[in-house]
Amino acid sequence: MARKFFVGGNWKCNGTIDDVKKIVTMLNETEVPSEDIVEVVVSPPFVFLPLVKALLRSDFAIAAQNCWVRRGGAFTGEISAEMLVNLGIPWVILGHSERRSLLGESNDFVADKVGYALSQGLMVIACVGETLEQREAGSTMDVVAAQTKAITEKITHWTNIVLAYEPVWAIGTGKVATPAQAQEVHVGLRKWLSEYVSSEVASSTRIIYGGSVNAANCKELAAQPDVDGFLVGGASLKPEFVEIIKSAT
Ligand code: G2H
Repeated sequence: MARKFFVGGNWKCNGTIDDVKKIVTMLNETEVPSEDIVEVVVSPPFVFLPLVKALLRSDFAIAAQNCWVRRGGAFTGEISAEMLVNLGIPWVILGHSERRSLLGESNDFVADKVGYALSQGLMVIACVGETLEQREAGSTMDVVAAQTKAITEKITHWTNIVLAYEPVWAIGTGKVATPAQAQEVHVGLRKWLSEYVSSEVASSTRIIYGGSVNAANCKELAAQPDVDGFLVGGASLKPEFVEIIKSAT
């Protein structure tokens, strides 16, 4: 089954109303490959979701950057999956390494979030990735497999998940994984899915790469057979995001 190229723009905790309007105008005015070729999803901070939803072209979708682990209620400062559904936001990013490391989100907690978000009808960009220490210790595959296993145990289907491999040492550092490094882990994840979930899920699930992707390095990465797209941080705030979208062709 062909996997449609996927480009996510993770704006993280950046921007003002004016910045958001400028980025959206830039995206709205640009010519990109058709929806049949590439799926584009941008992820603004929570407070800008309604604004982006009102202004963004209809062939691009929107993701939240997080959501609460279960039904909303007395959880000060949290945003529930139900609220995102109510706002008409179809996607959510879960398990980003910044949340895992800065906010202490464990594999199980992330997996619970993925399970709950899916149960509410959201589509999930689920992030996995190893630290530099773990890579140097030779445990990259063990780490990403454990993160993926935790998710597998909390879900019943993979249809609405995009798996984002984001090596922590490549995030926001300018140190991108080489195409061969990315391909190696993506193949490893696909093999893991084939062995522990099913060959159908392994061949149909999109595995995207994130970590210092930019206009200069995206083409070579996109040419790798198991790299099905990108989750882009810093460069998604700039005009070069369009070049990254175009690497789908
Ligand atoms: C990885 C990525 C987006 P950046 O976090 O998720 O960010 O492209 O800035 O490394």
